Amino acid sequence: MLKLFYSPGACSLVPHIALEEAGAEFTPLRIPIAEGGNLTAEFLAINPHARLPALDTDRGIITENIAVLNFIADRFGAPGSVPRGDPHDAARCNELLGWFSSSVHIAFAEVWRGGRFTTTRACGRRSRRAAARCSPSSSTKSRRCASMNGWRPAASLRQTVMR
Ligand SMILES: N[C@@H](CCC(=O)N[C@@H](CS)C(=O)NCC(=O)O)C(=O)O
Repeated sequence: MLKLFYSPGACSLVPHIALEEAGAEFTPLRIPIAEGGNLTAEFLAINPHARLPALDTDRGIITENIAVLNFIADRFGAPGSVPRGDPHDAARCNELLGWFSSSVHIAFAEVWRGGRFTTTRACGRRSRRAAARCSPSSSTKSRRCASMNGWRPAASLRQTVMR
């Protein structure tokens, strides 16, 4: 059976929702980043990059949201997942996912993980202010981009377990 390694409040919520909406049978395994769960030897054996989500399949571990979401689409073909059958639709969806991964997520990392980008406190504050300036436009762009792609939050999104 599939196992989803997730952390509360993290971007692992995305495949968590996709699996729920696909009606997949899976075991959610809680790896709380806030408690250093992603830095344990056990989890580093799952993903040496120490990042969530990770999906354990019968053929091994898949990491990175884009890869996991495409796997879920191929495996379950549920409505609302990454489109299948039309290469252009699939490319537009992956375009959006790639942009989240390479730009939006990185901007947020500067807010939460300023220490990775600087060693001084003053620079850390500047980095957080710069990221905060970047994030609102990122989120506006995300909303515009998401609505262009016809994405609407499903009702289950609000009910998805966050603990
Ligand atoms: N590009 C990766 C990003 C994964 C990622 O950075 N996840 C965050 C949670 S939202 C994480 O594991 N953070 C742990 C850390 O930065 O130490 C993806 O799309 O899956």
